[in-house]
Amino acid sequence: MEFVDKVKIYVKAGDGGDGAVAFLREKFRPKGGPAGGDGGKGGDVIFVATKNKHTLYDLKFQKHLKAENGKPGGGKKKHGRKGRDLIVEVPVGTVVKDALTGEIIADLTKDGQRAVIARGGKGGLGNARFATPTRQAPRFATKGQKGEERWVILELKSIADVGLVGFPNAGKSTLINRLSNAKAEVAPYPFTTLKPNLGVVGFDDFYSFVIADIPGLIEGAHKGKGLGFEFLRHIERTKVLAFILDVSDFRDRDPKEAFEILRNELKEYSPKLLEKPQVVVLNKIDAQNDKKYLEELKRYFEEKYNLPVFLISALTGEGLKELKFVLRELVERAKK
Ligand SMILES: Nc1nc2c(ncn2[C@@H]2O[C@H](COP(=O)(O)OP(=O)(O)OP(=O)(O)O)[C@@H](O)[C@H]2O)c(=O)[nH]1
Ligand SMILES: [Mg+2]
Repeated sequence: MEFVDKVKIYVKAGDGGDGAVAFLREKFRPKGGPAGGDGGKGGDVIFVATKNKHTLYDLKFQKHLKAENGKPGGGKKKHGRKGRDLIVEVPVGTVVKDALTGEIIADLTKDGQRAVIARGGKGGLGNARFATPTRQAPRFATKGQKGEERWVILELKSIADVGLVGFPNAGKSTLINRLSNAKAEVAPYPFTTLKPNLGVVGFDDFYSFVIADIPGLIEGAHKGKGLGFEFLRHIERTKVLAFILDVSDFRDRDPKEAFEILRNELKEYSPKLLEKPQVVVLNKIDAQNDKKYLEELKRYFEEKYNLPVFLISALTGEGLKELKFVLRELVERAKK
């Protein structure tokens, strides 16, 4: 199914039913009292988060969502039926904003969590409600209220613990496939990954955390270059960032420079991203013959940025055990 992580839709709750004007007419009481019943409440539009959905794809084609109107009141004080609520399933991680004001209406982060996005109108009151000792036959009732309506923007922000950030071709997808149950596509050219991949990293003691692989970033991503920038929203909620840098003989840029560019792109997206705990992952060491260079590089990152640095090969698996455990430690600490 196509991956869609942003849609704009119109929601309209049901209108309340009108109150009724009616009088009792019984055989032996030709002038019975007022008996108009109340209208029913309009249905609400309710979003419910479900872990069984991973895209906003189907909402792309249902731009207008309407809940049922309440039914009008009837004679003999009969209440109108309530309009049915419209329940819309959205993926866990969906943020709902008012399209006009940008205000966040709901942030659905847990499976089963629900939020009323548009409230149904109240039913009108029937004339039976307006009878008083001095006004025994009121000939009026009130109308039902209109249901709320608004344009909303839905954004999917993945819920992962660790986010992989790197240039295209750095080996992010290879790494997520190694560490987790994800099945990301891997290929020897840039821009292979076109949508985020999520994977669960499991441990012997049944602990697990979720890791996200997003499309590669390039310099100028924040100005619209490449595809990675849009997808940074999927690492906004992660606890830990792992920067993946290619250090092989056939790398196409200097890893030091690559790291600076990546950090700058993240900062342009949101300075808050860089407040997260980070690790530097120097990948493809199997394809780097100069071991002294690797050690120097490791020390450079450790000293300049005061971050944990790992020398790994996502291809052969070298260094992954240690990386996995440190990521777990950082996630556990960040969750406390
Ligand atoms: N020699 C070697 N090659 C690797 C290693 N990790 C990844 N590669 C290769 O590098 C190429 C790119 O790997 P991907 O995992 O697709 O890279 P990516 O970062 O996901 O790239 P995009 O999806 O384009 O952003 C593939 O040919 C991989 O086989 C490694 O540790 N050693
Ligand atoms: Mg990839």
